[in-house]
Amino acid sequence: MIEHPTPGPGDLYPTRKAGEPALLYRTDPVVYGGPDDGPIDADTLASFDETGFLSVEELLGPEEIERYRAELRRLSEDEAILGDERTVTERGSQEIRSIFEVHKVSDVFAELVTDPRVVGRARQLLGSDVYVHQSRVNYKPGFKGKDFYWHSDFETWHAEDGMPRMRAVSISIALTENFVHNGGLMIMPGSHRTFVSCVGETPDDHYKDSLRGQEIGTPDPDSLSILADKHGIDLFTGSAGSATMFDCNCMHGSNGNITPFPRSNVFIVFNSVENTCEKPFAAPSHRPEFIAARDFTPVG
Ligand code: 6CS
Ligand code: FE
Repeated sequence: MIEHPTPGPGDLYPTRKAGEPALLYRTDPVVYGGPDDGPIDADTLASFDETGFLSVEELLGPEEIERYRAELRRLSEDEAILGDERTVTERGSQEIRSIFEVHKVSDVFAELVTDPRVVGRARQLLGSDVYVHQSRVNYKPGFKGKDFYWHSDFETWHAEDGMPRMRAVSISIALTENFVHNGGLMIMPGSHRTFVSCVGETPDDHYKDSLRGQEIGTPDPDSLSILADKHGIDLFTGSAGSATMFDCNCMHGSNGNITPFPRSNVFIVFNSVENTCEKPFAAPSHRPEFIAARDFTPVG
């Protein structure tokens, strides 16, 4: 256990190694491409650079959404899916929380990966070819959908999946109405420029717990308070078909859902082919491939 997390050439973002937390500066760029490299205009790129996210009102049309919602229902009723290790249930119930590798489980969701409206934006932000690091649907069912505590995705992907640098982006597409009250995504705008180095060692098979409720690798209250005081908290609402793209290091989370209205989203994580995963930076072993791809073939 080291005293202070000190960035070095071998690990720019040390985490889960020191006896105390630390706020480290991001040394990686945020936006790697330019306005001529895809559908995102210059102002939106500048805003993404500053806040760490962008929203697209109606990425998918009503008919497309109906198809994805029907597929969501079909998956949730498929006995084979329910028994698959890629399906994660909520703490304390048999309600589905997430289905990972959904782009391989479902031909319908696979279409999103190669959709130019999706992968075109990811290539532009990351300035290179991209591959899918992870995909999932989060059901966030009514009444029983639990929270996703504050975290940086990159902290986990760096510590547990061996992702070296901050050059990955998530797209979250709403499949149901995301109201102010049914557990929508919250992001601290601008938090992507600070890396919160967390305390605590990664246990073996940590994903078996962390995907149902993450503790190790989540920031301490003081660090969260500093970031929230500095940046505030934005809540993402939007109709089914709207989308949010957010940088891998945004501090984000979502509350539980005690309303009758599910908050179901599909998430796809694109990583740059220049940033492929290596040995975990702070974990005893790699996570399974359905959570962290080891096939780095670029999206066609
Ligand atoms: O551990 C992970 O990779 C997943 N966990 C969360 C809460 N967000 C990122 C990712 O889906
Ligand atoms: Fe996350």
